[in-house]
Amino acid sequence: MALSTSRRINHILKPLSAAVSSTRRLSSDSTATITVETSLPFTGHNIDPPSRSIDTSPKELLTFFKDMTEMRRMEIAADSLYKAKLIRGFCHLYDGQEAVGVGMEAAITRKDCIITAYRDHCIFLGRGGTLLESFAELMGRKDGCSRGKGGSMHFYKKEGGFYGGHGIVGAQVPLGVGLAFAQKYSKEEYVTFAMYGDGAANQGQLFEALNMAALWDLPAILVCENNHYGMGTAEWRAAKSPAYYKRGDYVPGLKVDGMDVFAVKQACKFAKEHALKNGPIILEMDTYRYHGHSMSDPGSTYRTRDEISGVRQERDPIERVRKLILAHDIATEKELKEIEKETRKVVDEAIAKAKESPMPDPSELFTNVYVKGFGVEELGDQESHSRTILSFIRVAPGVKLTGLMMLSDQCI
Ligand SMILES: Cc1ncc(C[n+]2csc(CCOP(=O)(O)OP(=O)(O)O)c2C)c(N)n1
Ligand SMILES: [Mg+2]
Repeated sequence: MALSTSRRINHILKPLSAAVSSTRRLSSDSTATITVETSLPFTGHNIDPPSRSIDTSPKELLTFFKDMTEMRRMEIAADSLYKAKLIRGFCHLYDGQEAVGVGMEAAITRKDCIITAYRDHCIFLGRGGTLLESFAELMGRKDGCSRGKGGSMHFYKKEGGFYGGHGIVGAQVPLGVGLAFAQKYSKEEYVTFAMYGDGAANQGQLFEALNMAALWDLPAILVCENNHYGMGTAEWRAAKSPAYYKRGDYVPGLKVDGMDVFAVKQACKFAKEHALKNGPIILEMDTYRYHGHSMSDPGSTYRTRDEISGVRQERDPIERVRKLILAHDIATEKELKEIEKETRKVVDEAIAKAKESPMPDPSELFTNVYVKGFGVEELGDQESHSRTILSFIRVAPGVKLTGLMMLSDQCI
């Protein structure tokens, strides 16, 4: 994965590692094989799980460390910007869940598609989005990835295979299955990862979409990010069976430690191979969000502080990788601290730039609303025109709202 900080901070490690290379077994940019074991075994439903053993390298370990550190820093900075009222409206943070985004990205290509819910900032970064585009979008500025018109919940990067960023719980799953249908229809050897939460996992539309995906052997991978809460509701209060990897019944599933980036990578690689040959599969990622549901939720009324600090101490995805790097003598604690310091700087620079970005022009209210060739973009912004086009779209044969949404290459 090529996140912006990764490029910037490579230079930090090089001189340091060169200086100590004679005493190091492996240098920081080495691609030599290191074999690690996932923290926990996988549990399969209607499928034999993959091996716990996975090959990595010093280079990959450091990339994982840097990428997850950048995501964490971005989310912590977003928290401060929100409190300073520079970000308004909804804002859902991903800190704690970084291993899911990073591990998934390490197993796939940008031709594979990802679609997710509103907790989308870090998924966008993983798909090649920049910090500037992220902060500008969060602050409603022109340089944002959705030109400042989407905000926190609606990040997109179609050229990186990222189809958003959706606010209606569960609605992205049928859209993801539609993307998988398009991949199969055009005979592409790629898959779609449709991500959703444990709260969404009980919705009917998910099962309807899964039924179609299974009937037509679509390359759809349903990724349930089980962070154990839907807003303030614990999973056991909302789900009769919280074993989400089994909920596909006739569709195989895998339970994965979503706090272990290597387990996520291994599971996603396995799922991609499976989906291309056999059709859909469910991956349940056992993960945790440190922040509350959104910025209006302190996150401490429906769970104990001990629970949160326990996860931080025992299962934190960044700390797990830090320990591996130190154990394999790939970098020193001081070097890792340097990376964190540099990441903080890069994030601060992106925020400063984003603040300079202008607000979108009011005329932007009329762009990216309708499919090209219809609507006010073509016919002007007079209200009478808008009404005419709106009624035309409603009555046009075969054109439905979902149809418009699926034609996302025509949209933003
Ligand atoms: C159809 C619908 N119902 C309710 C909501 C309000 N809502 C927003 S987020 C959320 C909880 C979803 O939890 P989960 O799927 O576990 O995702 P997480 O926030 O934990 O990532 C709810 C009920 C919504 N946005 N859409
Ligand atoms: Mg949840």
